[in-house]
Amino acid sequence: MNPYLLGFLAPFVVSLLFRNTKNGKKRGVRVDVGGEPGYAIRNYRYTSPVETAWEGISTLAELFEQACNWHKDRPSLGTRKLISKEMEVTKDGRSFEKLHLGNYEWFSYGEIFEAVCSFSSGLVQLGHDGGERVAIFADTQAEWFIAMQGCFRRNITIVTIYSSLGEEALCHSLNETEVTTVICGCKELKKLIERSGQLDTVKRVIYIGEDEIHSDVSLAERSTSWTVSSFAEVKRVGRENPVDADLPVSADIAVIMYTSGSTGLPKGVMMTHGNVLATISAVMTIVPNLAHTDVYLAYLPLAHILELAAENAMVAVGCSIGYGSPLTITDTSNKIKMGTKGDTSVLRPTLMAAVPAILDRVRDGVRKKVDAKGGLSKTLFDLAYSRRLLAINGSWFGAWGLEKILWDFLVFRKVRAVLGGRIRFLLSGGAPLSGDTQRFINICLGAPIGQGYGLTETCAGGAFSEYDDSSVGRVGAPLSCSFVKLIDWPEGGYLITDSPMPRGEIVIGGPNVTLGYFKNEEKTKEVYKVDERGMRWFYSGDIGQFHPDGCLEIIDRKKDIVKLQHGEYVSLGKVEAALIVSPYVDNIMMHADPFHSYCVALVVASHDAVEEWGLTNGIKYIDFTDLCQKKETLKEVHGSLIKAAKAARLEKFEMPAKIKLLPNPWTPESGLVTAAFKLKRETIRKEFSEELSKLYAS
Ligand SMILES: *[C@@H]1O[C@H](CO)[C@@H](O)[C@H](O)[C@H]1NC(C)=O
Ligand SMILES: *[C@@H]1O[C@H](CO)[C@@H](O)[C@H](O)[C@H]1NC(C)=O
Ligand SMILES: *[C@@H]1O[C@H](CO)[C@@H](O)[C@H](O)[C@H]1NC(C)=O
Ligand SMILES: CC(=O)N[C@H]1CO[C@H](CO)[C@@H](O)[C@@H]1O
Repeated sequence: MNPYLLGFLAPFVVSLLFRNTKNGKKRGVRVDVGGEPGYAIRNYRYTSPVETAWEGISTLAELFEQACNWHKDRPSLGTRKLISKEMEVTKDGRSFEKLHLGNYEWFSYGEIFEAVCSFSSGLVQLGHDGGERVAIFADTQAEWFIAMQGCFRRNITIVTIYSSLGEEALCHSLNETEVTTVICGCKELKKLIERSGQLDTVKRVIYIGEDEIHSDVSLAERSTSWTVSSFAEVKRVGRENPVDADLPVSADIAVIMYTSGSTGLPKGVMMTHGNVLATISAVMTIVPNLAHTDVYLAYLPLAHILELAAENAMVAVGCSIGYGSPLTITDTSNKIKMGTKGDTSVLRPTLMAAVPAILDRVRDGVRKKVDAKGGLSKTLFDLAYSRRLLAINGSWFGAWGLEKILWDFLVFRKVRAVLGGRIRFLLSGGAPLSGDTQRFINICLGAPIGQGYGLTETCAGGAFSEYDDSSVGRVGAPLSCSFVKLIDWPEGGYLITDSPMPRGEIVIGGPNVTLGYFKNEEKTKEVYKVDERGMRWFYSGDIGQFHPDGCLEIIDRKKDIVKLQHGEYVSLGKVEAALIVSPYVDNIMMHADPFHSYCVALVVASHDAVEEWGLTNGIKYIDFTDLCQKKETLKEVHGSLIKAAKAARLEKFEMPAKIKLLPNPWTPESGLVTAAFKLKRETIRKEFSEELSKLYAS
């Protein structure tokens, strides 16, 4: 049958069979709390914050041991076998490493438990004292997880550091926590050796990796006083000399997590076992029917609470965790050798976590492919997409039925295959996800996205949208482990008495709220408060509003609001979100200062869009940098920004009066955005201070 005909007929058939019902479920309800007056909401299912989902379990070490006992012979952690590694040289002389990876090799829960006990005993044999801290500075991999649990069994606090943090931040974190043992990967070992002069407290280094780093190991042995051992060696020594566990209690600190703050040096957030356990318990209620049959692809940094909590939750129910990396995720990923398979094709996961930047990339990739094909496939895709959009706009449940099956078979099956074809739920967190991307992923993958809002300081606890909530742009109701309260912020013009919805600064309370910043009492006192009823609250600095069904929407950020010369407040984040929709913009940072009456913007040009405009308009230029400096280009891009601003009904003073167009993208490696792709305003301001003052001068 002609697919077009099918496509046009199906909706009518289906609408007869199926009626869309609006989902009017109340997901959060008012709750009476102590502390500063505000508008507080709790999860509709729980009257007080949940501390643990498992009876008698109060630490991550106990939770892990219980899972290993329950699921002994099931596969737990899997890693792909490396078949070959080669360098590929492109035409312009740059070389890239390409990997040929094989199938996953699995360890059972029983084997993993043994590895954890061995590593834990090995640490003792190495001379690591219980009161000292261990830092884990490596990419996400099975050894990371084993090392973490190994430390927990000895009541050792782990210090985690983003691999992409700068070296100054690295030294600062290791020094501040007086770490004596560092567990690292190959790349990180090099960095450590370079900075060894500043790492006074480090005595031991345990590296994860193979022969290839022998030269670095011998260099470390020659140039430092460290004891350098391989991960395998520590495990072997521990297996031969087993030591009893020294288990922690709920209030002991499990992790000191260094987060890349938007300003200054990173701060170490102290998380107790109880904190993380509360978050994991909440995750259990978010993922529908989470069970040992699920397969989870792990590739986000474990130094991020989102991934750390997710992996511990997966293990708690006996899921299989397959490790991958952002550069090898799909068949077409950068590091995958042409013609071989990416992680998702081999693993075929049912669950994944992602940050919005990654989902945006998936969306753009699919769109590009469809556009490139053109013709019938594009028409069919567009038709299918618009039909599905209409169907799921009301309610997620209303979106099932015959028509879905049809479109999935005709169109979306191929898109789904990119991620292995079995994804049934996605967790997104770290930054707000655009409504457009959320819908795109919902439709193309046929899977709901649970969008979370939480901070390292609240152990990722906060709010989470439920799988059957089909609305966009919101982050759901408070998690079972948190209360969320809005309080007035009169200076910014946000009040809990605002209509139609109460608005204000978001304050999060509950057992998930962490102890505070390590060795930084002043900052801790500023943003953490304990109320008269003994509940801890964290002041997030984010501005939100509560919808009538008890779901939270993030609308602004306190410190990104600047008062202009004439007293108007400009919310930089709000303006950026409105302007980034311009096709010419890859990234944008608004800049305002109290000494001027107008704002300016640094705009990272979208390479493809700007070049295409240049070509079609016959602009003559030497290279892309030159094109970005042309008057005509600036005029075109600025015009497009103003159009976007008007569409979003921004005020005149909120629109950038002048812009600087930058040719190079902002990446976490450049240090201008965080690993979760949030702008690091201070760093960007410093980097482009000259450009900014020129914008104001001219
Ligand atoms: C765990 O270690 C911390 C820090 O060394 C210590 O204060 C605490 O008492 C230990 N917990 C137990 C149960 O021994
Ligand atoms: C490490 O900390 C000590 C004090 O605890 C300080 O004197 C030293 O300057 C710090 N070093 C670095 C590299 O931060
Ligand atoms: C989705 O529904 C909302 C109201 O429920 C409506 O305002 C919006 O235009 C709809 N969007 C689409 C694409 O149908
Ligand atoms: C682990 C932890 O911090 N637990 C605390 C959670 O919050 C309740 C009050 O809401 C405290 O009583 C717990 O001590």
